[in-house]
Amino acid sequence: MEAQPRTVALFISDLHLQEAMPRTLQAFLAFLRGPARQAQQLYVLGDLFEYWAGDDDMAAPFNTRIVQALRAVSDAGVALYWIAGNRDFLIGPAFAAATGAVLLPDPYVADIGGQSMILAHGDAQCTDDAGYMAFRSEVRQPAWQAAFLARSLAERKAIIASMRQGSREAQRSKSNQIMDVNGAAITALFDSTGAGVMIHGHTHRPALHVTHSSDIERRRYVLPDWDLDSEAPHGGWIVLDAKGVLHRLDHNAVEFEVSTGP
Ligand SMILES: [Mn+2]
Repeated sequence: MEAQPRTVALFISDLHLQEAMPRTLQAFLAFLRGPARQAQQLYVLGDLFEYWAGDDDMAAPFNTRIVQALRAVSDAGVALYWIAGNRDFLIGPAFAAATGAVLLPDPYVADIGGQSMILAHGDAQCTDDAGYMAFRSEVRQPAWQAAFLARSLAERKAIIASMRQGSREAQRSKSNQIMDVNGAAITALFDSTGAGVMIHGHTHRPALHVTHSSDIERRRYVLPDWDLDSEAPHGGWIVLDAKGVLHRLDHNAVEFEVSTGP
């Protein structure tokens, strides 16, 4: 009997794991026990956590559980890669050591199974949102992060809670277009890397966008967010199979096709 070819890579993002969403956590843990073990590589492309106050918060039971589940996956021989999201960009070397994850820069051009792919969270390409881009460049500076992490954990959590409230209010007044990626920023990324595929999350607008530059096809896959606690449960991931084909699966591992457009 021929051995089943192993899945080359899996891509997920935007689970926004938090205590208030227990079904989403259960679905993610089931994913780590099941499909993730069948893959050679697992890429987490940002916002796995709803927020991350610093690696010293790994001691919280909720976080410990997730860290241990990720560790079990890397101990099973799956190479685990991580790109920070706008919610969990304070993940650092202690988290990487505890989980076995390799922290990657954003964007990152990966050569996976002979294909060149741009991997990103997606927030850095939302260049129409000037307010967010200014905030992002501030909080991604090592000096800002060092000063923030020097505060007590309780103080950091209080600041994050008020930031999340502010972000919810700001989102209500921003148009849909401002909160999506900018087409020129995406084109520039394809142009500068020469990659034919991009995978990102952040926008919570799962889709496959196909464009052309000269005769070359460019495919941009947008990952879904996960929410198994809402009235419209959703989630999912992308698979790169042994033949080099990308598939989109929902949280029940059922293949799905959603809006495909330019
Ligand atoms: Mn995000």
